[in-house]
Amino acid sequence: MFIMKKYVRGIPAWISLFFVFSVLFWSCSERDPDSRLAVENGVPVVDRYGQLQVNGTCLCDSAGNPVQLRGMSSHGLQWHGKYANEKVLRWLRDDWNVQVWRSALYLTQGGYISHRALKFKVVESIEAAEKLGMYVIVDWHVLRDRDPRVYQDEAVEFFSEIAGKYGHLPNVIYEICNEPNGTDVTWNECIKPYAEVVTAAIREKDPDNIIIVGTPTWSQDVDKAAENPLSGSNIMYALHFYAGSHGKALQDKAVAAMEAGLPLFVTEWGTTRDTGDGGVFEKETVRWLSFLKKHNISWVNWSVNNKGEDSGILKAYADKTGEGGWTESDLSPSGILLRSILVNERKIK
Ligand code: DCB
Repeated sequence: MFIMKKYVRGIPAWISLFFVFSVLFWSCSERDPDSRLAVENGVPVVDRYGQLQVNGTCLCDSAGNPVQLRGMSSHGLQWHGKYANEKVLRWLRDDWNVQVWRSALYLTQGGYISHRALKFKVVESIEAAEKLGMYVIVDWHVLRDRDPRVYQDEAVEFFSEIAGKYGHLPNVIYEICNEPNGTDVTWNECIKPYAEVVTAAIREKDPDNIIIVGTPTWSQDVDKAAENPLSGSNIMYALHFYAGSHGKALQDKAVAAMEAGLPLFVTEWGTTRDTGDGGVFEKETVRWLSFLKKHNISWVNWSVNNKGEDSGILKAYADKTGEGGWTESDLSPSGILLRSILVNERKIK
């Protein structure tokens, strides 16, 4: 009897201690700012965050909480479009903790202008991302063509169609000109007028999904956009960097642009030099990612390919067919670094 009493009385104290500790543990891990998960307790990120919105300089979920999305970009769909499929996106979501996929539709260099069927790789990306509850960036990859007005009519037609078919989905993000470049391709004369036309075409079909606009000098001159931003809601501006080529000066420019009220999204960055090659700059990468974390800026890394360039996450000739299921021996040094950051093994402070 005595033993029984002690046992019964002992239980509540033991349980409550356990309860207190688990609540403490649980609330700490909830507050862990690195736990940005593609799937949390079985619920994919789009089902948790829903329709995104921009408040001030901040990307927010449907409830208005600031969010930082992290993910991977395809390489040019004309070269490495084999990875823009559901299997690979599922692998990136489940093994890499990727929340956002970017589908890079080049215009030149064998891209969309000469190969219209590449549109279906974008469609495949959107439909796979929808199924998997991931965000997807539809990237109109202005590059060699430099001035987005060169293919403005094609952009209007393309984005009207995509916005008409998929604009009702909460996971679609439009990036309307990857990297305008050339000293003659200015914000005020070239990029802003283009962006006004293309955003108007998108907004006719889709009133609210995020639209990201590229900035001059390969999406580095965010200061120029900050001086004369577009009107309208849910518009962000692209900031791109390559850790081996761009450093503090570009970060300072980004801070000034944010202070002027410009919302930024790093839709493309690499661990290498701005050629996509030249070695992996690990220290500089970590410095950049800390900066992005501090300012809660979302990012997408360049890129998923196996051509053997240093910015590609796969080794040369690994996964030739686009299956996913990669082991560490398939990954390049950049791939190993990226995965460890995305899965929060390597914490960014
Ligand atoms: C950007 C482009 C992207 C390009 C990467 C790396 O360009 F948005 O398309 O990707 O950065 O250069 C590269 C691939 C190569 C491929 C080549 C084809 O990695 O495999 O052969 O595209 O075009 C930038 C970014 C920054 C600067 C210059 C370029 N910059 N650029 O600051 O000078 O000239 O492509």
